[in-house]
Amino acid sequence: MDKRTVFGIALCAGFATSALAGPQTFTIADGNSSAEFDAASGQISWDIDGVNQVFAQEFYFRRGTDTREYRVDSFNLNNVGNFTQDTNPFTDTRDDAFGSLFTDGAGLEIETLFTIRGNAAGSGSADLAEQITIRNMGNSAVSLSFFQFVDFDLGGTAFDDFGQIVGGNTAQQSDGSGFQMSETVATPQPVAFQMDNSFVLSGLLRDGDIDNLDGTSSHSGDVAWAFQWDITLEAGDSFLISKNKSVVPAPGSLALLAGASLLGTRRRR
Ligand SMILES: [Ca+2]
Ligand SMILES: [Ca+2]
Ligand SMILES: [Ca+2]
Ligand SMILES: [Ca+2]
Repeated sequence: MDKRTVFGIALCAGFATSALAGPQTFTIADGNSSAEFDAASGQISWDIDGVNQVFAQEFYFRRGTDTREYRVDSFNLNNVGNFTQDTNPFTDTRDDAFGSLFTDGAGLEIETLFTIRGNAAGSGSADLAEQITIRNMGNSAVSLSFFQFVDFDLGGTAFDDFGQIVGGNTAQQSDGSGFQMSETVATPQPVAFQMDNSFVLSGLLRDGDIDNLDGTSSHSGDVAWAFQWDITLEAGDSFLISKNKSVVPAPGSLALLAGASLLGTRRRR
């Protein structure tokens, strides 16, 4: 049984009472990179030069009255709409931005916007900028804990990664495949973080009780991380989270790749 099958079973168990909806998948692309998003779950891939680096990126929330965390998806919230857009038509005519809006029907709105920027083919590098806007459109204050869960499997392999949180707002991950990743939360600083085993961490957010991230700052193996923000939104207020992910080749690995490519060329002669 592969990792995705195990995840699917765990997820179905957690949402057994939810109605099933058809898949709604959206793809954005730029340069050497593309990413897929699903309204029923979140980000489901990030491909760079033909290698998928991301197993999952999901957002979770817990209102002051909730007794567990809920994923931001079309099962737990009303998915008002989704769109893709081309924001750089002069350089690459494919759609490179993806936006979604979810509401809880009681005034809480969560809007996400992703913009992908690839680089030259074979560079092994790309960026993903993300903005999450949380609005209280209701008539009274809402307190909320908001979580970002990110499970990179660098180089397409899950169990050989190392990850750490630096400075409370920067996640770094690397592996032996020649890729390294960093994500920095530009604003605002999370109140808590956790770098841990992916099943342990996703379990905290998907199970039936209240959890807060415990500050674990490094892990080796099938690494995932989460950030937590605790927010109180007065009626009409909004909260913006802005962050950026970049994947680059590890130092020395481009030379190795180039060497391998040269070797391949020689062999073909
Ligand atoms: Ca474009
Ligand atoms: Ca890996
Ligand atoms: Ca929980
Ligand atoms: Ca992982």
